Amino acid sequence: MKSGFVTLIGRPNVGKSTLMNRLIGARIAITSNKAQTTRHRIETVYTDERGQIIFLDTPGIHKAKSRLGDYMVGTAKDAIGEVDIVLWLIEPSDPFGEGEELVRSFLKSAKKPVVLLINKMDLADEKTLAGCRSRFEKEYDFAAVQAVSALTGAGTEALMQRLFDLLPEGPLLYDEDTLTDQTMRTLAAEFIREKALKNLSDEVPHGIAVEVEAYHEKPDGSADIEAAIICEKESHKGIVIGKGGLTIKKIGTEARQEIEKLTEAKVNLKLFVKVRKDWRNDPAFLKSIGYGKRT
Ligand SMILES: Nc1nc2c(ncn2[C@@H]2O[C@H](COP(=O)(O)OP(=O)(O)OP(=O)(O)O)[C@@H](O)[C@H]2O)c(=O)[nH]1
Ligand SMILES: [Mg+2]
Repeated sequence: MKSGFVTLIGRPNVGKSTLMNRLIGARIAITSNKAQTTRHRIETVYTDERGQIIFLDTPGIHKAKSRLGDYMVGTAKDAIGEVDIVLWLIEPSDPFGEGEELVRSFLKSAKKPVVLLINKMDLADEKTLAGCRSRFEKEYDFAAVQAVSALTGAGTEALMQRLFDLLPEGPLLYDEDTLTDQTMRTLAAEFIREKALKNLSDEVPHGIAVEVEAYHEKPDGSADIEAAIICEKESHKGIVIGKGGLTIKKIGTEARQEIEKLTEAKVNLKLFVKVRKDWRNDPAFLKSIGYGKRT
């Protein structure tokens, strides 16, 4: 039996959360086409007859410009120190630039096996993939290099086998039916944020936070949830609400459906909007919504 911890790291938007969801076969981490979607560490557990892998999804590594950014990058950095194997995700056309230097600087002192994953292989031809591989192999001594597609699933079976091969012998660390360390309250907040990211454009999404103010589970399994979408500026409030309340209604409907899929029960979701100026630099508020303490 094999068991151990594996983290996914890399620049924002390379597909870390999409890949983790694909590997465990469930939608736990939210994803979007906007950079800096993941803001905290998300643990998920995969178990089969070969053993158990605990995955750590992390925020994208970038040059932080706020206290929230510092927290996010610190979370990714810390995860590297806690695992048996690091998966460094990149996209096929990525150069080895400043962002990659930053990732490499975090890896250097960790002395962990690092697997380079060229994700989004569905978007590249063989020549591009080969070029990418040789570009990165010149810069770091990887334990392995592999191309995958989190979107289509190509290469993911081979990746799972490679991970089990690399992991040490060990017992199951969690019950075999454990899926994640995230509470339903946190998952609900995240699904609401995901739908806000999807339905809002420009500079609004980065300044959005979601706070679940009430989560009442009833004896029949259904739940009443009340949550606030927090934005940074008064002018953003109207954008979140939308003409005739249509945007917030759409966010609410889509989020409710995701929560219902996961809980397999009916959900009654009430959403409202609050403004909190410069919350991304307010340590007490960040802590109160779970972006405070790293481990
Ligand atoms: N074509 C293609 N798109 C992908 C693939 N994997 C992820 N994506 C898309 O890439 C975008 C970013 O995916 P995420 O999983 O949110 O990326 P992330 O690395 O977790 O991003 P952050 O949380 O911001 O660091 C989404 O629009 C995904 O649908 C892939 O293999 N192929
Ligand atoms: Mg992510």
